[in-house]
Amino acid sequence: MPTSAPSIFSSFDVVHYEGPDTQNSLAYRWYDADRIVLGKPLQEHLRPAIAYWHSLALTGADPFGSATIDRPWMREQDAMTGARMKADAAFDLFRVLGVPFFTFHDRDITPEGADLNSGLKNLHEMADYLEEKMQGASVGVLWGTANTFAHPRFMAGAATNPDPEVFAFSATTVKHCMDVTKQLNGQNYVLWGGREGYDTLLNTSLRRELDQLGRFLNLVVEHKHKIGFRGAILMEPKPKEPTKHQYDFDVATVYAFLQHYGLEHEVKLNIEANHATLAGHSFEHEISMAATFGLLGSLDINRGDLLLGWDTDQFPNNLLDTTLAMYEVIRGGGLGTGGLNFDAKIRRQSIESEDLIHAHIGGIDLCARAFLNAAKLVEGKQLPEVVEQRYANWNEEYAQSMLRGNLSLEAIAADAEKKNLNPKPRSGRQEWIENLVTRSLF
Ligand code: XLS
Ligand code: CA
Ligand code: CA
Repeated sequence: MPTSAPSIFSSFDVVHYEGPDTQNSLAYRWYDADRIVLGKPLQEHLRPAIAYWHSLALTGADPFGSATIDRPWMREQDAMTGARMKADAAFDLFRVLGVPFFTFHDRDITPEGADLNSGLKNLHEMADYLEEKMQGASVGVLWGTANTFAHPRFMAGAATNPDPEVFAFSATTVKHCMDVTKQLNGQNYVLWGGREGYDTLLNTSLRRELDQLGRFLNLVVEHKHKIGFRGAILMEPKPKEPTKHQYDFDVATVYAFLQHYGLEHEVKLNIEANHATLAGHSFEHEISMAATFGLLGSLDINRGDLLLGWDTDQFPNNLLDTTLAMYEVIRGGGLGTGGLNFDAKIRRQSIESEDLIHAHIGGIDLCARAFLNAAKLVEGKQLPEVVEQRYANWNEEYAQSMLRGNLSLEAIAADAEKKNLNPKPRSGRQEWIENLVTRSLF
Protein backbone atom coordinates (compact mmCIF):
# COMPACT_ATOMS: atom_id res chain seq x y z
CA MET A 1 0.00 0.00 0.00
CA PRO A 2 1.43 3.40 -0.96
CA THR A 3 1.72 5.84 1.93
CA SER A 4 -0.85 8.59 1.56
CA ALA A 5 0.95 11.66 2.98
CA PRO A 6 2.65 13.99 0.46
CA SER A 7 6.43 13.57 0.40
CA ILE A 8 9.04 16.27 1.03
CA PHE A 9 9.54 16.55 -2.74
CA SER A 10 5.92 16.44 -3.89
CA SER A 11 5.37 20.22 -3.77
CA PHE A 12 8.21 21.08 -6.18
CA ASP A 13 7.43 21.91 -9.79
CA VAL A 14 8.94 19.67 -12.44
CA VAL A 15 12.34 21.06 -13.50
CA HIS A 16 12.32 21.99 -17.19
CA TYR A 17 14.94 23.08 -19.68
CA GLU A 18 14.74 26.88 -20.00
CA GLY A 19 18.07 27.65 -21.69
CA PRO A 20 21.20 29.46 -20.46
CA ASP A 21 19.54 32.88 -20.05
CA THR A 22 16.81 31.88 -17.62
CA GLN A 23 16.72 33.51 -14.17
CA ASN A 24 14.97 30.48 -12.67
CA SER A 25 17.36 28.61 -10.38
CA LEU A 26 15.12 25.52 -10.47
CA ALA A 27 15.49 25.05 -14.25
CA TYR A 28 17.98 23.35 -16.54
CA ARG A 29 20.18 25.67 -18.56
CA TRP A 30 22.03 23.05 -20.63
CA TYR A 31 20.23 19.75 -20.13
CA ASP A 32 17.90 19.86 -23.10
CA ALA A 33 17.07 16.13 -23.00
CA ASP A 34 15.71 15.90 -26.56
CA ARG A 35 18.36 18.01 -28.30
CA ILE A 36 20.05 15.95 -31.00
CA VAL A 37 23.81 15.76 -30.52
CA LEU A 38 26.09 13.47 -32.52
CA GLY A 39 23.04 11.81 -34.05
CA LYS A 40 20.90 11.13 -30.98
CA PRO A 41 19.11 12.91 -28.10
CA LEU A 42 21.35 14.26 -25.35
CA GLN A 43 19.46 12.19 -22.79
CA GLU A 44 20.47 8.98 -24.59
CA HIS A 45 24.14 9.93 -24.38
CA LEU A 46 24.05 10.97 -20.72
CA ARG A 47 21.46 8.62 -19.21
CA PRO A 48 21.56 10.46 -15.84
CA ALA A 49 20.70 8.52 -12.69
CA ILE A 50 19.96 9.44 -9.08
CA ALA A 51 21.74 7.40 -6.40
CA TYR A 52 19.21 6.22 -3.81
CA TRP A 53 21.79 6.01 -1.01
CA HIS A 54 23.09 9.57 -1.12
CA SER A 55 19.77 11.16 -1.99
CA LEU A 56 17.34 9.26 0.22
CA ALA A 57 19.39 7.56 2.93
CA LEU A 58 21.98 10.22 3.81
CA THR A 59 21.82 11.51 7.40
CA GLY A 60 24.78 13.88 7.41
CA ALA A 61 26.38 12.03 10.35
CA ASP A 62 30.18 12.07 10.36
CA PRO A 63 32.86 10.81 12.79
CA PHE A 64 32.52 14.05 14.78
CA GLY A 65 28.78 14.50 14.93
CA SER A 66 25.36 12.99 14.61
CA ALA A 67 22.73 13.26 11.89
CA THR A 68 21.87 16.72 10.59
CA ILE A 69 19.56 15.68 7.76
CA ASP A 70 16.19 14.75 9.12
CA ARG A 71 13.77 13.01 6.76
CA PRO A 72 10.29 11.85 7.81
CA TRP A 73 10.94 8.20 6.86
CA MET A 74 13.93 8.09 9.22
CA ARG A 75 11.62 8.82 12.15
CA GLU A 76 9.12 6.08 11.27
CA GLN A 77 8.96 3.31 13.90
CA ASP A 78 8.03 0.50 11.50
CA ALA A 79 11.02 -0.03 9.22
CA MET A 80 9.03 -1.34 6.23
CA THR A 81 6.59 1.57 6.43
CA GLY A 82 9.64 3.86 6.50
CA ALA A 83 11.02 2.10 3.40
CA ARG A 84 7.76 2.70 1.53
CA MET A 85 7.69 6.38 2.56
CA LYS A 86 11.26 6.67 1.35
CA ALA A 87 10.32 5.07 -2.00
CA ASP A 88 7.39 7.46 -2.40
CA ALA A 89 9.71 10.42 -1.79
CA ALA A 90 12.28 8.91 -4.18
CA PHE A 91 9.76 8.67 -7.01
CA ASP A 92 8.67 12.27 -6.39
CA LEU A 93 12.31 13.33 -6.63
CA PHE A 94 12.79 11.36 -9.89
CA ARG A 95 9.66 12.98 -11.35
CA VAL A 96 10.64 16.51 -10.30
CA LEU A 97 14.11 16.18 -11.82
CA GLY A 98 12.89 14.30 -14.90
CA VAL A 99 15.78 11.83 -14.77
CA PRO A 100 15.47 8.57 -16.72
CA PHE A 101 17.23 6.32 -14.16
CA PHE A 102 18.03 5.57 -10.53
CA THR A 103 20.52 3.23 -8.81
CA PHE A 104 20.22 1.40 -5.48
CA HIS A 105 21.77 -1.01 -2.97
CA ASP A 106 19.50 -3.56 -1.28
CA ARG A 107 20.07 -1.72 2.02
CA ASP A 108 18.94 1.60 0.57
CA ILE A 109 15.51 0.33 -0.39
CA THR A 110 14.91 -2.09 2.49
CA PRO A 111 15.87 -2.39 6.13
CA GLU A 112 18.21 -5.14 7.34
CA GLY A 113 16.22 -8.17 8.54
CA ALA A 114 16.60 -9.97 11.87
CA ASP A 115 18.37 -12.73 9.94
CA LEU A 116 19.27 -13.64 6.34
CA ASN A 117 15.86 -14.93 5.33
CA SER A 118 13.83 -12.08 6.82
CA GLY A 119 16.18 -9.58 5.12
CA LEU A 120 15.58 -11.31 1.78
CA LYS A 121 11.83 -11.26 2.36
CA ASN A 122 11.99 -7.49 2.95
CA LEU A 123 14.03 -7.08 -0.22
CA HIS A 124 11.54 -8.91 -2.43
CA GLU A 125 8.61 -7.11 -0.84
CA MET A 126 10.19 -3.71 -1.58
CA ALA A 127 11.19 -4.80 -5.12
CA ASP A 128 7.51 -5.52 -5.80
CA TYR A 129 6.62 -2.11 -4.38
CA LEU A 130 9.19 -0.38 -6.61
CA GLU A 131 8.02 -2.38 -9.64
CA GLU A 132 4.50 -1.15 -9.04
CA LYS A 133 5.65 2.45 -8.69
CA MET A 134 7.73 2.20 -11.87
CA GLN A 135 4.63 1.30 -13.86
CA GLY A 136 3.25 4.78 -13.43
CA ALA A 137 6.57 6.57 -13.82
CA SER A 138 9.06 7.20 -16.60
CA VAL A 139 12.13 6.12 -14.68
CA GLY A 140 14.15 2.91 -14.95
CA VAL A 141 16.97 1.22 -13.03
CA LEU A 142 20.46 2.02 -14.32
CA TRP A 143 21.94 -0.53 -11.94
CA GLY A 144 21.34 -2.38 -8.74
CA THR A 145 23.94 -3.58 -6.27
CA ALA A 146 24.33 -5.22 -2.87
CA ASN A 147 25.60 -3.54 0.26
CA THR A 148 28.00 -6.21 1.50
CA PHE A 149 30.17 -3.79 3.44
CA ALA A 150 28.15 -1.92 6.12
CA HIS A 151 27.11 -4.69 8.55
CA PRO A 152 29.79 -5.89 11.02
CA ARG A 153 29.60 -9.41 9.50
CA PHE A 154 31.40 -7.95 6.47
CA MET A 155 34.14 -6.17 8.42
CA ALA A 156 36.81 -8.54 7.06
CA GLY A 157 35.33 -8.56 3.56
CA ALA A 158 32.44 -10.29 1.77
CA ALA A 159 33.86 -12.60 -0.94
CA THR A 160 37.37 -12.24 0.51
CA ASN A 161 36.38 -12.99 4.10
CA PRO A 162 38.44 -15.62 5.97
CA ASP A 163 35.10 -17.16 7.03
CA PRO A 164 33.42 -19.19 4.23
CA GLU A 165 30.01 -18.57 5.85
CA VAL A 166 30.39 -14.87 5.07
CA PHE A 167 31.23 -15.81 1.46
CA ALA A 168 28.02 -17.87 1.28
CA PHE A 169 25.95 -15.14 2.98
CA SER A 170 27.32 -12.58 0.48
CA ALA A 171 26.75 -14.88 -2.49
CA THR A 172 23.13 -15.34 -1.40
CA THR A 173 22.67 -11.59 -0.99
CA VAL A 174 24.15 -10.85 -4.42
CA LYS A 175 22.04 -13.59 -6.06
CA HIS A 176 18.85 -12.01 -4.73
CA CYS A 177 20.00 -8.48 -5.62
CA MET A 178 20.70 -9.64 -9.18
CA ASP A 179 17.25 -11.27 -9.36
CA VAL A 180 15.63 -8.06 -8.13
CA THR A 181 17.67 -5.92 -10.56
CA LYS A 182 16.45 -8.15 -13.40
CA GLN A 183 12.86 -7.95 -12.12
CA LEU A 184 13.10 -4.14 -12.30
CA ASN A 185 14.56 -4.32 -15.80
CA GLY A 186 17.93 -2.97 -14.60
CA GLN A 187 20.40 -2.01 -17.28
CA ASN A 188 23.48 -3.24 -15.37
CA TYR A 189 24.54 -4.88 -12.13
CA VAL A 190 27.43 -3.32 -10.15
CA LEU A 191 29.93 -4.81 -7.73
CA TRP A 192 32.03 -2.34 -5.81
CA GLY A 193 34.69 -4.00 -3.64
CA GLY A 194 33.43 -2.54 -0.36
CA ARG A 195 35.67 -4.19 2.18
CA GLU A 196 37.38 -6.46 -0.36
CA GLY A 197 40.94 -5.50 0.54
CA TYR A 198 43.19 -5.59 3.56
CA ASP A 199 44.29 -3.39 6.42
CA THR A 200 47.51 -5.31 7.17
CA LEU A 201 49.27 -8.02 5.19
CA LEU A 202 50.37 -9.56 8.48
CA ASN A 203 46.95 -11.20 8.97
CA THR A 204 46.14 -11.67 5.28
CA SER A 205 46.61 -14.36 2.63
CA LEU A 206 46.54 -12.36 -0.62
CA ARG A 207 46.46 -15.54 -2.72
CA ARG A 208 43.41 -16.96 -0.94
CA GLU A 209 41.52 -13.68 -0.95
CA LEU A 210 42.09 -13.03 -4.66
CA ASP A 211 41.09 -16.62 -5.52
CA GLN A 212 37.91 -16.21 -3.44
CA LEU A 213 37.08 -12.95 -5.24
CA GLY A 214 37.79 -14.54 -8.63
CA ARG A 215 35.45 -17.44 -7.83
CA PHE A 216 32.77 -15.06 -6.54
CA LEU A 217 32.83 -13.02 -9.76
CA ASN A 218 32.65 -16.20 -11.83
CA LEU A 219 29.56 -17.26 -9.85
CA VAL A 220 27.97 -13.88 -10.55
CA VAL A 221 28.65 -14.20 -14.28
CA GLU A 222 27.26 -17.76 -14.34
CA HIS A 223 24.11 -16.56 -12.58
CA LYS A 224 23.71 -13.68 -15.01
CA HIS A 225 23.62 -16.14 -17.90
CA LYS A 226 21.41 -18.57 -16.00
CA ILE A 227 18.67 -16.01 -15.38
CA GLY A 228 19.08 -14.37 -18.78
CA PHE A 229 20.01 -10.96 -17.40
CA ARG A 230 20.90 -8.94 -20.46
CA GLY A 231 22.60 -6.02 -18.70
CA ALA A 232 26.33 -5.74 -18.08
CA ILE A 233 28.11 -6.88 -14.92
CA LEU A 234 30.28 -3.96 -13.80
CA MET A 235 33.11 -3.88 -11.28
CA GLU A 236 33.84 -0.51 -9.69
CA PRO A 237 37.50 0.28 -8.99
CA LYS A 238 38.57 2.18 -5.87
CA PRO A 239 42.10 2.28 -4.47
CA LYS A 240 41.48 2.65 -0.73
CA GLU A 241 38.79 3.47 1.82
CA PRO A 242 37.37 1.65 3.66
CA THR A 243 40.36 -0.71 3.59
CA LYS A 244 43.92 0.54 3.39
CA HIS A 245 44.36 -1.36 0.14
CA GLN A 246 41.43 -2.41 -2.06
CA TYR A 247 41.85 -5.30 -4.54
CA ASP A 248 40.00 -3.31 -7.22
CA PHE A 249 42.53 -0.46 -6.97
CA ASP A 250 42.09 1.10 -10.43
CA VAL A 251 41.17 0.19 -14.02
CA ALA A 252 44.53 -1.40 -14.81
CA THR A 253 44.50 -3.50 -11.62
CA VAL A 254 40.96 -4.72 -12.27
CA TYR A 255 41.83 -5.55 -15.86
CA ALA A 256 44.73 -7.74 -14.67
CA PHE A 257 42.40 -9.37 -12.12
CA LEU A 258 39.73 -10.07 -14.75
CA GLN A 259 42.27 -11.58 -17.14
CA HIS A 260 43.74 -13.77 -14.42
CA TYR A 261 40.31 -15.20 -13.58
CA GLY A 262 39.15 -15.45 -17.21
CA LEU A 263 36.50 -12.72 -16.92
CA GLU A 264 37.78 -9.94 -19.20
CA HIS A 265 35.08 -10.60 -21.79
CA GLU A 266 32.28 -10.92 -19.24
CA VAL A 267 32.75 -7.98 -16.90
CA LYS A 268 33.05 -4.27 -17.62
CA LEU A 269 33.69 -1.33 -15.32
CA ASN A 270 31.81 1.39 -13.49
CA ILE A 271 34.31 4.21 -13.13
CA GLU A 272 33.94 6.89 -10.48
CA ALA A 273 35.59 10.31 -10.72
CA ASN A 274 36.49 10.53 -7.02
CA HIS A 275 37.95 7.01 -7.03
CA ALA A 276 40.11 7.88 -10.05
CA THR A 277 41.64 10.87 -8.29
CA LEU A 278 42.15 8.88 -5.06
CA ALA A 279 44.17 6.42 -7.17
CA GLY A 280 46.34 9.29 -8.41
CA HIS A 281 44.73 9.36 -11.87
CA SER A 282 42.50 11.80 -13.66
CA PHE A 283 38.93 10.69 -14.39
CA GLU A 284 39.60 10.90 -18.13
CA HIS A 285 42.65 8.66 -17.76
CA GLU A 286 40.55 5.92 -16.17
CA ILE A 287 37.82 6.30 -18.80
CA SER A 288 40.37 6.11 -21.59
CA MET A 289 42.11 3.06 -20.07
CA ALA A 290 38.78 1.26 -19.76
CA ALA A 291 37.74 2.13 -23.31
CA THR A 292 41.12 0.95 -24.62
CA PHE A 293 40.53 -2.54 -23.21
CA GLY A 294 36.83 -2.66 -24.15
CA LEU A 295 35.76 -2.29 -20.50
CA LEU A 296 33.93 1.05 -20.51
CA GLY A 297 30.60 0.36 -18.82
CA SER A 298 29.18 3.24 -16.79
CA LEU A 299 30.30 6.31 -14.84
CA ASP A 300 29.79 7.47 -11.26
CA ILE A 301 29.76 11.23 -11.46
CA ASN A 302 31.07 13.27 -8.53
CA ARG A 303 34.21 15.04 -7.44
CA GLY A 304 36.68 14.81 -4.59
CA ASP A 305 38.57 17.62 -2.93
CA LEU A 306 42.22 17.59 -3.90
CA LEU A 307 43.10 19.09 -0.52
CA LEU A 308 41.49 16.15 1.29
CA GLY A 309 42.66 12.57 0.89
CA TRP A 310 39.30 10.79 1.07
CA ASP A 311 36.15 10.09 -0.89
CA THR A 312 34.13 13.29 -0.38
CA ASP A 313 31.62 12.39 -3.13
CA GLN A 314 30.72 16.01 -3.88
CA PHE A 315 28.51 17.06 -6.75
CA PRO A 316 30.72 17.95 -9.71
CA ASN A 317 31.25 21.57 -10.76
CA ASN A 318 34.45 21.60 -12.76
CA LEU A 319 33.63 22.19 -16.42
CA LEU A 320 37.13 21.59 -17.76
CA ASP A 321 37.51 18.23 -15.98
CA THR A 322 34.03 17.11 -17.00
CA THR A 323 34.56 18.19 -20.61
CA LEU A 324 37.76 16.13 -20.75
CA ALA A 325 35.89 13.15 -19.29
CA MET A 326 33.03 13.47 -21.79
CA TYR A 327 35.54 13.78 -24.63
CA GLU A 328 37.01 10.40 -23.64
CA VAL A 329 33.51 8.93 -23.38
CA ILE A 330 32.80 9.98 -26.96
CA ARG A 331 36.22 8.80 -28.14
CA GLY A 332 35.62 5.51 -26.35
CA GLY A 333 32.38 4.89 -28.28
CA GLY A 334 29.86 6.03 -25.60
CA LEU A 335 28.41 4.33 -22.57
CA GLY A 336 26.14 1.67 -24.10
CA THR A 337 23.90 0.34 -21.34
CA GLY A 338 25.70 2.59 -18.84
CA GLY A 339 24.98 6.17 -17.86
CA LEU A 340 25.97 8.97 -15.50
CA ASN A 341 25.10 8.02 -11.95
CA PHE A 342 25.27 10.94 -9.53
CA ASP A 343 27.11 9.13 -6.77
CA ALA A 344 27.31 12.44 -4.96
CA LYS A 345 26.02 13.79 -1.69
CA ILE A 346 24.97 17.17 -0.45
CA ARG A 347 27.05 18.63 2.38
CA ARG A 348 26.18 18.16 6.02
CA GLN A 349 24.77 21.68 6.35
CA SER A 350 22.52 21.33 3.27
CA ILE A 351 19.54 20.24 5.29
CA GLU A 352 16.62 21.51 3.16
CA SER A 353 14.96 19.23 0.60
CA GLU A 354 15.51 21.97 -2.00
CA ASP A 355 19.31 21.61 -1.55
CA LEU A 356 19.11 18.14 -3.10
CA ILE A 357 17.26 19.50 -6.12
CA HIS A 358 19.79 22.28 -6.70
CA ALA A 359 22.62 19.74 -6.36
CA HIS A 360 21.21 17.53 -9.12
CA ILE A 361 20.30 20.41 -11.40
CA GLY A 362 23.89 21.67 -11.15
CA GLY A 363 25.41 18.24 -11.77
CA ILE A 364 23.16 17.32 -14.68
CA ASP A 365 23.58 20.74 -16.29
CA LEU A 366 27.34 20.54 -15.91
CA CYS A 367 27.48 17.14 -17.63
CA ALA A 368 25.18 18.33 -20.40
CA ARG A 369 27.29 21.41 -21.04
CA ALA A 370 30.49 19.32 -20.89
CA PHE A 371 29.07 16.81 -23.35
CA LEU A 372 28.10 19.60 -25.74
CA ASN A 373 31.65 21.00 -25.48
CA ALA A 374 33.16 17.59 -26.13
CA ALA A 375 30.84 16.97 -29.08
CA LYS A 376 31.91 20.32 -30.53
CA LEU A 377 35.56 19.32 -30.20
CA VAL A 378 34.89 16.02 -31.96
CA GLU A 379 32.88 17.69 -34.71
CA GLY A 380 35.46 20.47 -35.11
CA LYS A 381 37.85 17.69 -36.19
CA GLN A 382 40.99 19.63 -35.19
CA LEU A 383 41.65 17.58 -32.07
CA PRO A 384 41.05 14.16 -33.64
CA GLU A 385 43.20 15.19 -36.61
CA VAL A 386 46.12 16.13 -34.37
CA VAL A 387 46.19 12.59 -33.02
CA GLU A 388 45.71 11.09 -36.48
CA GLN A 389 48.63 13.07 -37.90
CA ARG A 390 50.84 12.44 -34.90
CA TYR A 391 50.76 8.69 -35.52
CA ALA A 392 50.37 8.83 -39.32
CA ASN A 393 53.79 7.30 -40.01
CA TRP A 394 52.68 4.17 -38.20
CA ASN A 395 50.29 3.52 -41.09
CA GLU A 396 53.21 2.94 -43.44
CA GLU A 397 54.11 -0.58 -44.46
CA TYR A 398 57.46 -0.85 -42.68
CA ALA A 399 56.04 0.47 -39.41
CA GLN A 400 53.12 -1.95 -39.66
CA SER A 401 55.42 -4.92 -40.18
CA MET A 402 57.32 -3.97 -36.99
CA LEU A 403 53.99 -4.00 -35.17
CA ARG A 404 52.74 -7.24 -36.70
CA GLY A 405 55.82 -9.03 -35.45
CA ASN A 406 57.20 -9.81 -38.93
CA LEU A 407 60.58 -8.35 -37.98
CA SER A 408 62.97 -9.47 -35.25
CA LEU A 409 64.94 -7.10 -33.08
CA GLU A 410 68.00 -8.05 -35.15
CA ALA A 411 66.23 -7.28 -38.45
CA ILE A 412 64.98 -3.91 -37.20
CA ALA A 413 68.48 -3.04 -36.01
CA ALA A 414 70.04 -4.08 -39.34
CA ASP A 415 67.56 -1.92 -41.30
CA ALA A 416 68.01 1.07 -38.98
CA GLU A 417 71.79 0.84 -39.23
CA LYS A 418 71.62 0.52 -43.03
CA LYS A 419 69.47 3.70 -43.24
CA ASN A 420 71.56 5.32 -40.52
CA LEU A 421 68.26 6.59 -39.01
CA ASN A 422 68.21 10.07 -37.55
CA PRO A 423 64.59 10.78 -36.47
CA LYS A 424 63.76 14.48 -35.98
CA PRO A 425 61.72 15.50 -32.89
CA ARG A 426 58.34 17.11 -33.63
CA SER A 427 56.23 19.39 -31.47
CA GLY A 428 53.47 17.76 -29.43
CA ARG A 429 51.55 21.06 -29.79
CA GLN A 430 50.12 20.75 -26.29
CA GLU A 431 49.44 24.45 -25.69
CA TRP A 432 47.66 24.89 -29.02
CA ILE A 433 45.52 21.83 -28.24
CA GLU A 434 44.75 22.97 -24.72
CA ASN A 435 43.63 26.33 -26.08
CA LEU A 436 41.10 24.53 -28.27
CA VAL A 437 39.65 22.84 -25.21
CA THR A 438 39.67 25.99 -23.07
CA ARG A 439 37.88 27.94 -25.81
CA SER A 440 35.11 25.32 -25.87
CA LEU A 441 34.29 26.29 -22.26
CA PHE A 442 33.19 29.84 -23.00
C1 XLS B 1 31.77 3.83 -2.52
C2 XLS B 1 31.20 3.47 -3.80
C3 XLS B 1 29.80 2.88 -3.75
C4 XLS B 1 29.46 2.15 -5.03
C5 XLS B 1 28.28 1.26 -4.94
O1 XLS B 1 32.77 4.53 -2.43
O2 XLS B 1 31.27 4.58 -4.64
O3 XLS B 1 28.87 3.85 -3.44
O4 XLS B 1 29.27 3.04 -6.10
O5 XLS B 1 28.39 0.32 -3.94
CA1 CA C 1 30.53 4.81 -6.71
CA1 CA D 1 32.59 6.96 -3.80
